[in-house]
Amino acid sequence: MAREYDHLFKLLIIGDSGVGKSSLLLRFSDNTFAGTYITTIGVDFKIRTVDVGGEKVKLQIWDTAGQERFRTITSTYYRGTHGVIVVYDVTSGESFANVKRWLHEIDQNCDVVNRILVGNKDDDPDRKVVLTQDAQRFAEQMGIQLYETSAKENKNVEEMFLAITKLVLQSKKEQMKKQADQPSDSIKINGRSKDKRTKKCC
Ligand SMILES: Nc1nc2c(ncn2[C@@H]2O[C@H](COP(=O)(O)OP(=O)(O)OP(=O)(O)O)[C@@H](O)[C@H]2O)c(=O)[nH]1
Ligand SMILES: [Mg+2]
Repeated sequence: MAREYDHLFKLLIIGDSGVGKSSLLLRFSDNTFAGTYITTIGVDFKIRTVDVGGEKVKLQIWDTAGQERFRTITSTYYRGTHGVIVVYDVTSGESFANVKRWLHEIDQNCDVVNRILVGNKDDDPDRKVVLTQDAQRFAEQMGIQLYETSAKENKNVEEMFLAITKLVLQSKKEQMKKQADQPSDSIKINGRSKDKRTKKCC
């Protein structure tokens, strides 16, 4: 029987309330969009399998609540996460300013994880306040890729999810290569402290 998938990755979507995290996920998983706003309570997830260069990658994508009051037990969301999607709304300067806080939250919870920055609602030039060049400059400073998307108009959504998947896949392959290159006796040494292990995301 053919294998269901070659890799299983967990992705996490974070960002301010109302930036369109759930809408991006719904567009990617079901190719639908709802104009009505139903705020996420706690956490939700969807599954989609994608093909990357002939390899089947099963994605388990967690959609978190942006609202502070629903963000309890945050650290458990991060456990086992391979990639984090940080979303802001290009029509909200405040949501962009808060990206720094979200990146800080990642640092607090993970030692190693891939990240991508997403400016969503890029479908109305008159309402856009976060300029591409400013976001791009910030992303470069942080060493992260930037994608401007629209869940509404299905712009760049597939590309963005594939980009983070490729980053995670690349990291996994580099990690496997590093392990294979290591002399066999050094693999036995477990020098990691307990504290580090709890912060490691995947
Ligand atoms: N114009 C436009 N509106 C969008 C887009 N994506 C989402 N919205 C709207 O923005 C509102 C909030 O979207 P959600 O996806 O629920 O936002 P969220 O980030 O999941 O919010 P929380 O669950 O509260 O954290 C809804 O009314 C959506 O219809 C987009 O690409 N363009
Ligand atoms: Mg939501």
